[in-house]
Amino acid sequence: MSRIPLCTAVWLSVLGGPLGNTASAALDLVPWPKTVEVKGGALELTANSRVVAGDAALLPLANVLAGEILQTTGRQLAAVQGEAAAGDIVLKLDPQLKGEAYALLIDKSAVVSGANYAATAFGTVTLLQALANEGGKLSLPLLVVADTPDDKLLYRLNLPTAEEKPYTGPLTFTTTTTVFARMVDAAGQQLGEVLTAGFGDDGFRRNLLTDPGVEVIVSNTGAGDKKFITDGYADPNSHWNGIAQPAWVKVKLPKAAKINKLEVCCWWGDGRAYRYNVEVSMTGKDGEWQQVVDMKQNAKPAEGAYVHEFAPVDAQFIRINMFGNTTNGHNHLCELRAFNAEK
Ligand SMILES: [Ca+2]
Repeated sequence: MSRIPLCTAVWLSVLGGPLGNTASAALDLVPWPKTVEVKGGALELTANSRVVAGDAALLPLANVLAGEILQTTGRQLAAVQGEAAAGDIVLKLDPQLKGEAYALLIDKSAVVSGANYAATAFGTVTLLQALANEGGKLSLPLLVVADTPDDKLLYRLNLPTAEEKPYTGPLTFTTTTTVFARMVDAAGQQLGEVLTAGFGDDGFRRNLLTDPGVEVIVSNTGAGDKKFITDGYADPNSHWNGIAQPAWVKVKLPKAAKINKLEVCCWWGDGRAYRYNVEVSMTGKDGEWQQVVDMKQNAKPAEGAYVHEFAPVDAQFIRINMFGNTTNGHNHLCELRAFNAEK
């Protein structure tokens, strides 16, 4: 039985993965926005360019975008909140926009606007796709884009009797369930295949790491945001990325548990394999850690979660030490889950 959460499929289907280096200036936007006006010319991103959040609520998104730009181009832009200057990428909240609509205006700066975090995030995906990297020179074509993503994910449980519903958030199951999900466009036409995921009775154990009181400590600020490690969503585009060695994440549970399963979600999309090991401890003190997972030589490509099951072990601390991946030295972690051996 698969335990891949449905939310993984949502984000993968809607957003796609980060692009590789875009050597061509040709626009290749997927999905193509509702309106795109190409002005001619380009905005160059210089050493002074930043990702500026016009609102505190968008600072995490600014960090995510800076992380994605680093990942796809090797260029680190500062992510800050405050006043923007020419040459910056600017994220703004615009209450005039409705729902998931966003606007992207690239002129003397690149401004992405949406009514909320999610809408603005859609705009940043389009911006990333438009970003050109020619010999290390980063630029954005001068554009005016207005878009309203209207793909929807519909699901039904245990065909054929259940009613089809729009997916709006994580689903919880307490009985054996099969989920059928499909993406449709604004006209109701199905996009891609029907996704199927089965959730069987292995105890319906909760992920301990989304419990209140869980503390997450990271070795370095890196890129992205550590909050994504235990937010309950395995979205590869929202992650912490420990760039420098040592790169580790230490999680303290509010109380000790008997753990026998871990799921490690890094980043996936291009066949890369991540390398790490996981240790557990009752005290968190040096010399009192026990390795339960050894993936230091891993060659298996990341695709959703790496699932690790082992003999039950008492632990209050979990530490993942990360050693890069087969593509680069980055250490993305978009979700870490730990499961109690006991119901
Ligand atoms: Ca996450």
